[in-house]
Amino acid sequence: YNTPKWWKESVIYQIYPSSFQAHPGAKNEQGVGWGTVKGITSRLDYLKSLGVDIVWTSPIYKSPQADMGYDIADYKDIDPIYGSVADVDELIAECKKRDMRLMMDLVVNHTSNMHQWFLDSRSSKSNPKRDWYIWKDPKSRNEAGTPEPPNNWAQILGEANSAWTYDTETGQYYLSVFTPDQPDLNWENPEVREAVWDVMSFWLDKGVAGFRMDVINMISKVPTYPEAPIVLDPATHKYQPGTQFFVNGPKMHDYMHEMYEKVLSKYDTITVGEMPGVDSEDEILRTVGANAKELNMIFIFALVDIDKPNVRMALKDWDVKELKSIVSRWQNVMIERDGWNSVFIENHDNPRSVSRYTDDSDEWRDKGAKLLSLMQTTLGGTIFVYQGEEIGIKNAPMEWDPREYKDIETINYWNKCQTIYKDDPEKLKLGRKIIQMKARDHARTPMQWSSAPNAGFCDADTKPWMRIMDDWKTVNAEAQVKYEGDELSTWQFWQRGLKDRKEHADVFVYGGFEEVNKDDENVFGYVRTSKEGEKWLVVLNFSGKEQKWMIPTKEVEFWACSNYTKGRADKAKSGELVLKPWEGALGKVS
Ligand code: TEU
Repeated sequence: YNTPKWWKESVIYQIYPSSFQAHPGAKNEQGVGWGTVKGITSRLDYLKSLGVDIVWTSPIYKSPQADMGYDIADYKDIDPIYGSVADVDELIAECKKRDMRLMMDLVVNHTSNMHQWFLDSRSSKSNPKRDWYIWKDPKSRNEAGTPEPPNNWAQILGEANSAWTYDTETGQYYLSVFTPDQPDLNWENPEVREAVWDVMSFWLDKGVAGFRMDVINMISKVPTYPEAPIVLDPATHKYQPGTQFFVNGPKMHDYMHEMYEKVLSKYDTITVGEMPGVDSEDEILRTVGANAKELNMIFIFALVDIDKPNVRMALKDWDVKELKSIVSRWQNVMIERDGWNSVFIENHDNPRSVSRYTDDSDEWRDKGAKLLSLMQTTLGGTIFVYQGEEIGIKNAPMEWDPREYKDIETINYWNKCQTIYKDDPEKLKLGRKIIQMKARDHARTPMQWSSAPNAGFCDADTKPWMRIMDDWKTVNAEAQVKYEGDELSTWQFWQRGLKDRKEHADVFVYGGFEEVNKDDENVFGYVRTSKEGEKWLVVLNFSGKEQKWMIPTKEVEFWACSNYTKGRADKAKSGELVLKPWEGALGKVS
């Protein structure tokens, strides 16, 4: 577990390319401001000074952008709105100069419906690429001759719709579990797998550090395509979640092993699998165990799904004890069973963490963001920071017109609400609230760089593709980097935390984990211990009230408190610790 590896100690920063930085003069065909590869390159010094080693970009490949690039039309080309392959070569070279690396997003569960492979596949039943996708006859036809999909699975990004899309050309359905624009590849076909290995080698040969693999646990489907059980109200939902039949499916580990044999074993890579919907420790260890020969690590969604019932656009209550037990569980599992964790709390599919887990009001936002930074920078595993998290960007407010949201998932959801709840204003209001709390777009508003027009995201005379948060004049990277006050800005706090983490990697990256004062309902406390026995205590007040907490160790020399101090913190050394609202403290145990 604690064998040193570069990919364990690296700090990864996720870029959402459309919203990160448009280079001067950049606009897309509609004349709107859209982030570019050149824009990313221009911000490498900023990332380096924050403490970033690896830049992971969400997809920048050629794509109709039906799902913001998670619908790829050409794996070996870059979408013109982002730039060119030459721009990526330049980005790789500029990273290298700074001792940084680039990590790409690999989206191979499905392609775009505009990918040449799919255009060929749909052209006729006898086309050699027919079997590259999953085609099935209609289950039945009603009296009018209207076809019914092969089973009742719902689409993931629009649960009112079927996961199957009918194609009149050949009278068959194709599987498209996310949206009709994203047909699923048929991984049973060895030619498909070869084509994927080829794409991976293409980018690895260019010098990319590795891949984040989109829904890589959905590539194997139960071949009988069974009906899904009814879990959503059948009065309003004709289709039901079918995920259990394609999450960690029967051949997934075979495919992952093949990927390892054919590609990954030949390079020194960093790999992280996006694996929603898996909770089984045995299953997860088969992928991330030290000798698993699959992936370095995966994203486990337990923490970001803490408020998710059975579908994404819905609410569920949660409390601090649950948060504590989720974090502690996975810290311990990976240590005990020789696996590896990824540490993250935000990504492009989730609302902002400061809004979700703390209090994003003007009074507490900055404290909440630092509390979450302190937690993440002191947990074991490879750490991922999401664009804007380092300055505490929060969710878009309720006042925004739902039409400001651009994501296909939100659009589908809001359309559904307006249809099925049109006579029920209370339910409609709840739908709007769910958008404010859960929409993926909260993570996709343009980066707030400075107080310049358009927050420095794109040219002053260009309208950004998505609305920038209204607070950009005061909440922006430039102000936080330069900030000089009694306490650190959120950005400076992240910078210091990442530096401390690196300097004490034996404790924070590789060390043991022990939760303390487990029963406390508001405060999360844990001790991290290096192999040599160096111990650090972390205490996090996840509440808006002052909390008293008994220090369980002898003496602690406090280093950092997320609430107010700049230098070493002056807290109790032993006995009772008083934590301000949303305050966290970190100290070395003597
Ligand atoms: O997301 C997969 C997905 O299903 C997520 O919505 C997941 O359920 C959620 O993050 C768990 O909290 C990936 C991409 O990240 C997403 O942007 C794409 O839309 C999707 O795959 C399809 O490619």
